Amino acid sequence: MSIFDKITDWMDRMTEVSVRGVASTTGRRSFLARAGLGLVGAAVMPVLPFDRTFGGSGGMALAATADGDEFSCDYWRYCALDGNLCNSCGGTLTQCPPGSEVSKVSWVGTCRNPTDGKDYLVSYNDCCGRAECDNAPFCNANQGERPGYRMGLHNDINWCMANASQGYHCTVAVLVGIAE
Ligand code: ABN
Repeated sequence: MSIFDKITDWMDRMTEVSVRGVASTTGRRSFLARAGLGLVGAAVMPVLPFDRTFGGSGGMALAATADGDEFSCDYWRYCALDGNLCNSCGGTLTQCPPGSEVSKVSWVGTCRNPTDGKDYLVSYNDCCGRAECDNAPFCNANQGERPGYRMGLHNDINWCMANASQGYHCTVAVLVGIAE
């Protein structure tokens, strides 16, 4: 008898022993009911409303580390970000630091993700209501941006202008969609 035969033989015996154990302690009906419940549960799991943002404040979820260094101004999502990175000010890539609030208006840029080659719409929201966070990297990327006389296309603006507290703290970069 080969080693393989011995292993499968042993597995057969173990399976038989455990099935006999279950059969001797459990009624057939309750066993079927439990097995059915397990199958239904497994089928429903993927559609339950889990939080799939992985801690983000909204927008689309992407693995933050798989596609570059989000603490560097070279990170692809910052292609049109003009401001201080909130993730170096106690916030995250998408969430304002404690004590500041997200701007009601924002500048939306279009950046290409080098990992999948797709263009994404990125909302650059300023975080407002605290003094400027000036010990974070200050990024000034202007892809798709135009000078100040084209107001709607200009990104060098304090987006806290519509908030009650208009002091600029830092800027987050939230994915809001794929550019067609
Ligand atoms: N959107 C960042 C920013 C804030 C204040 C002034 C210019 C730019």
